[in-house]
Amino acid sequence: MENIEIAHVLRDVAVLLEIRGANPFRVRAYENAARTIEGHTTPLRKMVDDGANLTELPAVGKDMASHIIELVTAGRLSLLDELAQEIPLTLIELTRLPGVGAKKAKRLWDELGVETIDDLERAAGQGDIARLAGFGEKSQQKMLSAIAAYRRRTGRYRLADAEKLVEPLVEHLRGLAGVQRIEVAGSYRRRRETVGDVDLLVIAREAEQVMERFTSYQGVRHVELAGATKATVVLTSGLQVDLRLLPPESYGAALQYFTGSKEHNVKLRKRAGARGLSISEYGVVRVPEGSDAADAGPGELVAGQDEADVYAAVGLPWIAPELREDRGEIEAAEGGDLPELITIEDLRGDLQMHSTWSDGKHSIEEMLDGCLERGYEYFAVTDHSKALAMTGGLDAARLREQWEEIAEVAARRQEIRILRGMEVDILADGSLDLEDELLQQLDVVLVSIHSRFDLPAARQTERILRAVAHPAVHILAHPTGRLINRRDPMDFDVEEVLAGCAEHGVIVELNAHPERLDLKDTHLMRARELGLRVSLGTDAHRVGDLDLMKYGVDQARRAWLGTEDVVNTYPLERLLKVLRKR
Ligand code: DGT
Ligand code: CA
Ligand code: CA
Ligand code: ZN
Repeated sequence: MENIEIAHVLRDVAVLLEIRGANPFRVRAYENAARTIEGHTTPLRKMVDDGANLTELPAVGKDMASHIIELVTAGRLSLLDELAQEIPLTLIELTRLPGVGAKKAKRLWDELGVETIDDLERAAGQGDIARLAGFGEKSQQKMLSAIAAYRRRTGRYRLADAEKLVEPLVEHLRGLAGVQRIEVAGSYRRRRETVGDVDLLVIAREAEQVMERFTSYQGVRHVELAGATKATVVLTSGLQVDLRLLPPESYGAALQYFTGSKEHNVKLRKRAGARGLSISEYGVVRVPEGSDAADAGPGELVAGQDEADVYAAVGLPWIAPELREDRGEIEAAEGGDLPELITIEDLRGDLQMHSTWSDGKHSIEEMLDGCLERGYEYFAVTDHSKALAMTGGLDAARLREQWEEIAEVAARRQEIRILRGMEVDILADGSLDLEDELLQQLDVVLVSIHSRFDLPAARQTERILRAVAHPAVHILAHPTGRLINRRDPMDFDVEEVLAGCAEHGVIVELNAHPERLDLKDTHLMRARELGLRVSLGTDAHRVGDLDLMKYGVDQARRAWLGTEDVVNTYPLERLLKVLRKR
């Protein structure tokens, strides 16, 4: 069991305990342990194997440690089984709907017999929710739209979560001597923000052994299909993985085909057709004169072993997987206009992070060490402002104190430049949560929304436009406020806001946190068209989070961004010039 799956089980326990009316401290203990485990970089199963003392992990006590050991060794948790005797497990899913907590779920179950999302939808459809004391017509409507939104996004895994499940599986397969090549294709290779299922491609000498090793992997919940060259399994978490065994001579063609996207492939096939060629997962074939392209069996094989040859066969250069969405990449490839995409090595700094001054776990100097380790020339400390009281957001007096610490650290540590920044809250009316006099003294001002996500679209748009019009503002941070699979983006006019940023020379953020990835790829493409610049920030709350930058880079590449588009690829002097120009 991987850490993220262990965390899932503990979160489920927390929800069930809360529904049962357990002591809130006990509920919190499970939630906190889940958070720790999810963020822990060594697999707990390894620690258990090594006999490590799990109680040394933060938020993990003796009971929790024995739960973890049980989960890792037995693959299940008796406490969860016990709770499931009393409470339907389907209620857990109900609490994933925004606006439905454990208490509401319990009432819906007690009073209406609602156990599943389908039950809830039926009850709401019949007007039963509106009749419940304390619910009303409005919350019934909200529930219906929450269900619709939930349905749209379930079944997909955030890329970073899928990665945590897939990487150990790939390692497991690599451990087999006969495996010559193994790669993940599909949306995973295109670095889409979420993946539906995982498509593994393998070249190996001993087919049977590979299939056996794949289907007997410890993380497999059940085997859906086990053929000679294709198998499908479902992991404990519910993630489906397809594996295909391929002969070396068609590996490139299969990689191209199974990387997709479907839309990209359709266009590529059309192009092939126009040239008397046929592309399939087996290779590119010259269609004999007068025969039907759809049945190109006997034709001459033009390409297959290498992916680049597939593109070359239809007169195109190789196209980066992140671009393969039929968003103009084939046309650009044809005209020699493919963008030179940003890579992680291009970054010279990180422009959003928190320290112990607000809700971060590490001091400014610890973050500095982390940034140095990652080869950065500069980084911005961007703690929260006072409106976010729960994070310990800074008021004017504490911000000045922070500046003293920055000055003190900067004097001792001249190997990297600390930018004095802040993530300033945009208040409900669009004004900023910090005095102008202080705003002017910051090297970099990020503004963002953390409250009132539900304003009507027109007012939300106005609010953001007012904020970006403020002359001290440099960067609009996580502009839509979405949390992937958890919270929808705010409702506002993105086009108008981008235009506002362009007018005022405000940079838009690509928040690299894998739960945010905000702005998303298509919005960033539009931003680029409008001539906007982008800043990449991890929103790190601890040193390890600085590594999340790679997810931002993935998303930036999907948006066709190159180094000119991203300000934190600029050398320090150039970045400062850009920031001063406002
Ligand atoms: P996902 O799994 O929903 O995140 O998205 P993908 O893109 O990984 O889609 P998936 O797993 O259904 O299929 C993997 C790739 O296989 C897909 O990107 C393109 C290729 N493929 C699958 N079905 C078709 C098809 O009917 N036509 C074409 N041209 N390609 C297909
Ligand atoms: Ca897939
Ligand atoms: Ca698939
Ligand atoms: Zn924020």
